[in-house]
Amino acid sequence: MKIDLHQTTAFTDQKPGTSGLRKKVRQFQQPGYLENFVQSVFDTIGDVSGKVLVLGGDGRYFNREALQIIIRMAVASGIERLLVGQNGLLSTPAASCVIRKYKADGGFILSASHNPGGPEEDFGIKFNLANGGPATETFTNSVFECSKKLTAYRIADISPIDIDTLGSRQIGPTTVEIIDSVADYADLMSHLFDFKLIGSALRSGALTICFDAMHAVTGPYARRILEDRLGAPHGSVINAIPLEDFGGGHPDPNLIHARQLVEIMQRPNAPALGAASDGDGDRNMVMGSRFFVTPSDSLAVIAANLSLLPGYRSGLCGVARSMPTSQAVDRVARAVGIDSYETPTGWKFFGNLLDARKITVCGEESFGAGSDHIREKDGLWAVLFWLNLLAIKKKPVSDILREHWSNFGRDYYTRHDYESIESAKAEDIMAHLRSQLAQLPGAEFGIYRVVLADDFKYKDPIDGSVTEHQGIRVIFENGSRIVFRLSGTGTEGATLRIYIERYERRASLHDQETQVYLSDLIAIAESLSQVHQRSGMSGPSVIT
Ligand code: VG1
Ligand code: CO
Repeated sequence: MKIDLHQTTAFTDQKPGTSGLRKKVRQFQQPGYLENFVQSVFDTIGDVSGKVLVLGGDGRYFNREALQIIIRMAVASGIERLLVGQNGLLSTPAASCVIRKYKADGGFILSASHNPGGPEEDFGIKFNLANGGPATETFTNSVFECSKKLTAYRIADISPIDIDTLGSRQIGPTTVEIIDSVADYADLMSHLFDFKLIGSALRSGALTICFDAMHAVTGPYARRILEDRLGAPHGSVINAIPLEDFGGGHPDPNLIHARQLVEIMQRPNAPALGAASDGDGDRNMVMGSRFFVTPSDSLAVIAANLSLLPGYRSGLCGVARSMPTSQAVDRVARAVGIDSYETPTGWKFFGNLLDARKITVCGEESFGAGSDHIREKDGLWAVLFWLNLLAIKKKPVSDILREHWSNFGRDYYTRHDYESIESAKAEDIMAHLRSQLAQLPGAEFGIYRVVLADDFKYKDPIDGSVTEHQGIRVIFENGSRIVFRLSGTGTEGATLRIYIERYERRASLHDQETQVYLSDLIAIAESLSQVHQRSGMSGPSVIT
């Protein structure tokens, strides 16, 4: 076997964002682009010979080619064992599960998550560490530094490996094992949830579900777990075959992109639970019949009820949410008497807290929830939580939420995204906001009085690392908040996200329309940021 030390020119734009390196497919197809990044990861690890790595992706366009390149590079660098998901597929949570179960040293996940796929669309690569979680900022910063100086990468001259047939083969120093993409993950789920109870409710028809895999990676997982193992009728999982372009849509589980599911959930005979997941299977959207559960509320309901489930009977040690996520889960933590942590956006900030057993559950407003069972957010896990809860409570989703709100109060919440703004304009909006921070405390806007305005900074309580500029927060006396931040996952221009929330204790006011209830705060957010004038857009492109 010939190993080529291939001379290359460094790229200057390989800084990973909120979740890995995401670029247009075309950029990844440039000679050396993917190779340079992979070599920079290997160089950051140091000596990779003898290491065990996991490899898989969400099946999007360029997934298979990229996998073959990484396999050849792993062989060239002396990786001892490579665990590759069959057909090149591993959902993000399944990859995290496999890394932990087989005590691998890390893994590559090929995905741009909820971003569209296809030759003109997006590709991405994430590296996860031995705990199964996204690489820390310290690690990704040093990958970036390496990538800027890289002069060569190592690659083995071998023909493509069959990644579709299960089994193991020796290639030079490396054992390449093609593993079942679903089995280990499904097995883990069966230990966390009451499969017997859920199964009998689904089989008898007492409980019904429609799960929209959005032509993305969760199709095979949902079919195997929900239909084959738990006995939901065939067809309960829709759009179940992963497609390279996700059927031309955004595999983004929200009210706008999961349109087919939303339509099904509006029907008079809608199933009890509607759910969807994203490109790589780490996000979830949950709906009841004609009822949408905001991700922040879902997280709070999870925290309030998780200890009813088999895998969590010993209770929760703490919870965490990303800073822009609503404060609903904090109220549950306070009531139960456990700690709640506030982290920057992105799952990588939960890893240390989970490893140190400070938290059991964590989540983000962006349709992400998870627990200490792995180190990624987990779409199907959240769906199984809801199925299990419905099987126990035997009540509609809407009743569960109403009861939750009457116990804890309701945190009305919305996110307004202004997508594809020119980067300079987006920076200008953020600079304009920053310039007001010093004067804002004490300022009054109608009934709202500002008590705190800052640029969120996080000091990791475990390793002491500091992360700055994680979003502008404006917090009002009554606990309402407005948060502004720029997305770190886009591949074109910039996206401004405005997060708005207000707490309502009075049960008589728990049935308001969110956009109406929050309208005065939305107006304050628009005027503080001058988003319309400065972006040239008359309104948000997506509201969730
Ligand atoms: C977005 C979400 C963030 C999430 C990230 C990755 O990041 O806001 O909460 O962790 O996507 O999710 P940003 O920087 O664009 O706001 V995924 O499912 O795309 O891996
Ligand atoms: Co995702």
